[in-house]
Amino acid sequence: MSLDKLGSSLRSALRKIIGAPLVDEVLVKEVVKDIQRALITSDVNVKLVMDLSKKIEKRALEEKLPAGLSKREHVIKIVYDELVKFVGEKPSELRISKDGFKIMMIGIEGSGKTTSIAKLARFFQRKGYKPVLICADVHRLGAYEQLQQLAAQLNVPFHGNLNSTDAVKIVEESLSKIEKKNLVIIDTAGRHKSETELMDEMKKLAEVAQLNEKLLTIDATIGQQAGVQAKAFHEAIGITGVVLTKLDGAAKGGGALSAVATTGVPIKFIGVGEKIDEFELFDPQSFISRLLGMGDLKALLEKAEELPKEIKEVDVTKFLAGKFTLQDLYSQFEAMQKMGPLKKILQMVPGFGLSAELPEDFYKLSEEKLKKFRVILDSMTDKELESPEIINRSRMQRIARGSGTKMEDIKELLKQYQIAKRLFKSLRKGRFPALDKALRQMGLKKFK
Ligand SMILES: Nc1nc2c(ncn2[C@@H]2O[C@H](COP(=O)(O)OP(=O)(O)OP(=O)(O)O)[C@@H](O)[C@H]2O)c(=O)[nH]1
Ligand SMILES: [Mg+2]
Repeated sequence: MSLDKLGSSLRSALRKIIGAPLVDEVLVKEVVKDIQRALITSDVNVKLVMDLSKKIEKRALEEKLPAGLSKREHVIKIVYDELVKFVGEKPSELRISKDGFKIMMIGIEGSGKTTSIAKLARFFQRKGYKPVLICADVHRLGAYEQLQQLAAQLNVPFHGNLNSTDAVKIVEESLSKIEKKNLVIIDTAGRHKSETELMDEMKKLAEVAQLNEKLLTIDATIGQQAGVQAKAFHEAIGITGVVLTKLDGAAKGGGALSAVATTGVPIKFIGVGEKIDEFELFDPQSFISRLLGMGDLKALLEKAEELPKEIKEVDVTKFLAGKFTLQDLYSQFEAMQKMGPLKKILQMVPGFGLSAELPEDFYKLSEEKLKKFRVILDSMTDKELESPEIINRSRMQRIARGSGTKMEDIKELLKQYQIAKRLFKSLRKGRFPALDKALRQMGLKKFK
């Protein structure tokens, strides 16, 4: 995920709250200091950091404990709430209409306009829309061909004119050829003779195109300077949202996110890689949940929806309940594989990202290994499947012979089982009563 470094610093700060015997003033202050350090390292403006830490500290020390929450949970919730507000609070969805919708992408050179246009087109294609692309970048050599190629890859119509240097005219002519009910996305230039001329061209384009959205791409690697850019473009052109690109590997990403958020212009999408699918609608709550390893229940449930029914109901419940046999473990691994990389899924489970650092090979269950585990399980007796602790050396030898596998394979399977058991036990220690309750209410967690 993006902002790895910021995320892991924030998580280790929160882990102090989970691990401490007592959540008192000294601890709160220490954790707030850790959070300050993490944010400043990520280029968040110092004044913003100070305001935020004051708010967190005040609420953590003075607010009455809400019913049903432990002090621990309350402090974590405060940190979460304040960070969500910090990056924009509500998701600002892009509601597009099937009767025609026009988006123009604006931004300085190299900020990621053209790449983001391809990503946007793919994003809406998936939702059943039929995007059409227009190239209005008449200033950079190769801009036309770049967008044309992307359009061909996406299999969407493309308009432009290699022989013209009049961007306004190109847009007018292209629009006259495109059916009104389409979703039109316009690429523009990032370089011009001067900034004023660039802004003027954008204003004229916006006028003739009658846009629904003017999206500004900003490169997140510039950190808090992103706020300055958002403000300048907003004042000149009146943008409707920001696409924050290159958040993958942006050491200053925290600075970029928070600085844009303070301008009041909503961040609508984030780019998290060069590939066409490395693009997400920006939802502050989901984003901060994942960053803090608190679990993104909404995303988890959405993923679970995509699973075949039989697997979903039986397995996710058992998995999260921490009560399972070897047989269950296998089908859970299988289900988890269908849901996507295990690591990502586990990060979505509340409490998991924070309470457990899993050994890397726990995630790396290849298809091949799963097949091996399958034949091992097939060679076990019902009793062994129910109570794996009875599997001693001689049973292991018998199972290995029966399944044509090695002793090590069986040991590995048993080790995975033990790790999983331990983990789920740690989840059940009751340190997160409110989260446990939420999970149970959703039928995702059942205790005997
Ligand atoms: N890692 C990463 N790279 C990105 C992302 N978005 C864009 N890029 C890269 O940034 C570079 C510039 O992207 P473009 O889309 O060509 O930028 P542009 O704003 O259209 O540039 P001009 O047309 O020259 O003004 C390319 O190498 C992209 O692959 C992202 O989210 N992550
Ligand atoms: Mg471009």
